Amino acid sequence: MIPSSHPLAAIARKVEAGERLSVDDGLQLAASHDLPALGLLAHSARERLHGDKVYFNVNRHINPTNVCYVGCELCAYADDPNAPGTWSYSPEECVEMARRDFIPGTTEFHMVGGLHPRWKFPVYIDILKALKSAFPEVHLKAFTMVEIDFLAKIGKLTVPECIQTLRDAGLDSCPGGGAEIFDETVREAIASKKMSSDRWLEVAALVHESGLKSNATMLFGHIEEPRHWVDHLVRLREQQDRSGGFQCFIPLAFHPKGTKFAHLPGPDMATKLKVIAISRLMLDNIPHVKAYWVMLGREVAQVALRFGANDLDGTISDERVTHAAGGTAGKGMTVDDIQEFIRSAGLRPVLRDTLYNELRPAS
Ligand code: V47
Repeated sequence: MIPSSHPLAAIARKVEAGERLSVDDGLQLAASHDLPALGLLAHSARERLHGDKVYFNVNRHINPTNVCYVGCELCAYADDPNAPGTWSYSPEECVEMARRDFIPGTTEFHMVGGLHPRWKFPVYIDILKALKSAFPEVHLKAFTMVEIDFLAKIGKLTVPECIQTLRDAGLDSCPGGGAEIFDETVREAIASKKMSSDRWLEVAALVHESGLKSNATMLFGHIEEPRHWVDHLVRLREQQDRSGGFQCFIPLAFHPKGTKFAHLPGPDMATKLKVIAISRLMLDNIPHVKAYWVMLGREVAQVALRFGANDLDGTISDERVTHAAGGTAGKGMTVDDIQEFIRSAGLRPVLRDTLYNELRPAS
């Protein structure tokens, strides 16, 4: 696959043998500019796991509020309660939003918001309950580790008690946001008041111990260096060895507009594809890597399917986090668009639910 004289030949042998890659291997991959070689290696790793399947789902994003007191430097989505353009929806309004343009066959609501300084714990519970009662068949993937930690605090509960209370109200799994970059120096610069990396991993472990699955993300393309990707991936891989509940890894391409880093250009295509490939190669114990089309951009997401990604996320309908920061990929895709998009990359679309049960054999 890769000639024996190639600088990545030793890594290629490990990938072929299914051996775990070391930190040094990760650093060597990150330093390589040989995109075709990185793509070949990562594609072979994804083929071993998933053949030619590309998973997608029919989902909808719901953001009950964009009010947040944390004020992360990387974020253009959230603001304080008095800022113009902020919203805080009641449980009934969340249900109303979920009903709007509801696509039949929707299996997931992806719900994240902000850490609202005035909302009390029961508000969040009421939102979950209202959505679950209106849509009992739809999986509620809600609240990042940052939100779970915050909810436990305002609910005066331990994190396991909080998770149990959320589950009783309808929570089915958790999305992967808020991980940002685990390196403490970079984290301090882009998300100075957010929970620490260790705490993010600790809360994820508690979610997994409770029996729920979650995802994990990495925000790249800002002030970090390639070594920080490798550090992040290895910390996640170690956590997965311990707690085992991460289903999917999602590299998030930084969008600078409206953030404290508006002067930066954001990651280019080579960086996006390299990060997808390294993620697939380093994370041998997390089954799925998502090419999140909203943040990568549709065209790069399609190529990413041949750089190690085997999942596209879904129809989404109403994306707000990326769009607040200048995203231009569109707010939603139809099922037909997604299937055509995957087929045109020479791969096989497979409709899934949030837990990766296959719902309809690909045609
Ligand atoms: O937590 C915030 C990131 C995340 C910006 O689990 C930004 O299936 C880029 O986590 N540029 C929310 N990224 C999105 C997220 C997610 C998305 C899709 C699927 C899943 C999943 C999770 O977006 C935040 C933060 O890390 N973010 N601001 C920005 N300017």
